[in-house]
Amino acid sequence: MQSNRSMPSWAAALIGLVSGTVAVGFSLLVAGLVNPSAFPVVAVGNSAVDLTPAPLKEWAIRTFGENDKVVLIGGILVVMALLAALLGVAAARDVRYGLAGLAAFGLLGVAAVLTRPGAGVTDLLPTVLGVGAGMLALHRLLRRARVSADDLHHTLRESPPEPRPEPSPALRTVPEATAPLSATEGPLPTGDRPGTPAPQATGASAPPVAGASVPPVMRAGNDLRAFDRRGLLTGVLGGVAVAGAAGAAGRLFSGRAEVTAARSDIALPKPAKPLAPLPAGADLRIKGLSPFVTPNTDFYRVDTALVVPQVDPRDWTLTIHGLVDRPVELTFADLMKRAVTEADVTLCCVSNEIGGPYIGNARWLGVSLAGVLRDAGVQSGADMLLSTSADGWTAGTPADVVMDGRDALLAFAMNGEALPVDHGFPVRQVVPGLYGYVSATKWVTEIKVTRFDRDEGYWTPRGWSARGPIKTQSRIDLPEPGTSVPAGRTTVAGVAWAQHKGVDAVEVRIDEGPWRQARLAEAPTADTWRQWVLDDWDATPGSHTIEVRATDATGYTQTADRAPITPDGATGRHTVRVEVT
Ligand SMILES: Nc1nc2c(c(=O)[nH]1)N[C@H]1C(S)=C(S)[C@@H](COP(=O)(O)O)O[C@H]1N2
Ligand SMILES: [Mo]
Repeated sequence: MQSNRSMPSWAAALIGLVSGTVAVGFSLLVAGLVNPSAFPVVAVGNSAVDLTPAPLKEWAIRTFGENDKVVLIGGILVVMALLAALLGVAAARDVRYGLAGLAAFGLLGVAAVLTRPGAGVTDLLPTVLGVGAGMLALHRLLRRARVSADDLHHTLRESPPEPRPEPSPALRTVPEATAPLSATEGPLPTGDRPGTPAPQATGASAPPVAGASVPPVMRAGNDLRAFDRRGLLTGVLGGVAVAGAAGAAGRLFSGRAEVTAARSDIALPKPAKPLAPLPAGADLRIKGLSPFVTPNTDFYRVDTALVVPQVDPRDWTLTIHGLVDRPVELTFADLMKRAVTEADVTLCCVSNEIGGPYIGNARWLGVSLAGVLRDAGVQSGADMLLSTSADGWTAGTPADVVMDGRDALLAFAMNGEALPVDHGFPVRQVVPGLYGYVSATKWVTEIKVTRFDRDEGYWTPRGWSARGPIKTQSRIDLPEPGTSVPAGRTTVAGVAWAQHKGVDAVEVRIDEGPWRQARLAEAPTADTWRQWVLDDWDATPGSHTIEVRATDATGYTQTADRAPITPDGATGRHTVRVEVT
């Protein structure tokens, strides 16, 4: 091993510190993937707590109160930082001292992790891989910070100097290490409409690696020390970036794992008045027709979240404030103690084009939003509820609609299971009759009782109407648009909706012929969509158009006039062209 006395000790200490940071960052990343409680720093902290004599523990709790854990982990990190710096200084003398020091850290971590209850072999991975990454970083950083004796002589003899060797892998791995953070699933929103998956975000191309063609720095007046300050600094920056990205990704993954675990632990309360099972006649069970209940996994998803908020129900609160007599703060436990309502409600997106897919029906379980608001005491003059989600998105909902007796819910379950994270876990709003962008706030944490002339929801300044009642609509599911159909008796079927009014009739016509009444499936309430079917269309060979229109319980028949989705929802009739052969 090359000894190098000319590296200043601040540089050696810095190398130790950065190598330690890389080790911690990687162990956080691996812990996020395998098991968040196998993160060795926390495991060491837990062991320290266990080994601490009771009087000292009591003193710590008295002195630091709820912050005692933070103080403990902070203390451990400070001690680790000091040791890592010392280790760097030792490693500058002989890299083996440094590697041995890191290995000793690793042994401590392994011991702490293995003595946790229920520890398994995979729980060793965060420590082992973290220490491995730290060793690699230490080795590379020391090499970067030095100009070998050969290089030195070369540089002195030859001009211009040779290009520097390849940048360290630490630097080159930066874009890769960042990649998992930008990977997203599910439909992404476009910038300017409350629906429609956006084109897949493409990651920015990797920046050119700094210093790739920089000659060794031998500054004038320098005493030709075999210490490459620039190599050190670029290496350190690279190491910190890699550690930061790994740590951030680890936090993200472990947040996910914890929320997933908390979600599966939730025991759903029973509704005060359970709904009757769905009437058998609600679902015609026709192949290719949208089922009456949309399974959670098939339920459309629309939101502005690039990374879905991970909200732990144990940390969740809902604050109700603004124009109220008594501001309210509810925890998840408070919510679960209230009377629980069950309701079938069809959710729909204002960005749903005629015939589009952004609509789904579910059986929701939740607490009456009106009841919670009555506890807070809505003041006269208030006409809007501005709800905010954990990620800052907002919706402005008309207060009178929520208070008029319909099943407006703070919902925590969907089709018999806790809300899926994508659909707003732990709590979201569901308001029958309103498009999602003005009512269906997912991951809701705050409701400000206010006025339409003072506040606006997220989409309003972006060109969408402040109010968004759902328009009476219908869709043809069968025959599938653009398909070819064998001649003879053919089923035409679909769904129609007019939430909170109810669908009274659906009519179908072929090739602009007479309108014919479709048969309606049952609907348990006016808040859901309704399936419809026309069983006896005798399809003749050739090209045909099928049109549908719904009439709601107010007597209104949907218009044929086409309107775009902006500012408050599309109008027009769904029309499908089929080839009959
Ligand atoms: N936090 C948050 N909630 C949100 C949105 C959003 O972007 N962020 N989008 C709304 C819109 S436009 C619709 S249509 C519904 C969709 O709910 P879903 O994704 O559960 O189907 O959520 C609403 N709630
Ligand atoms: Mo929407």
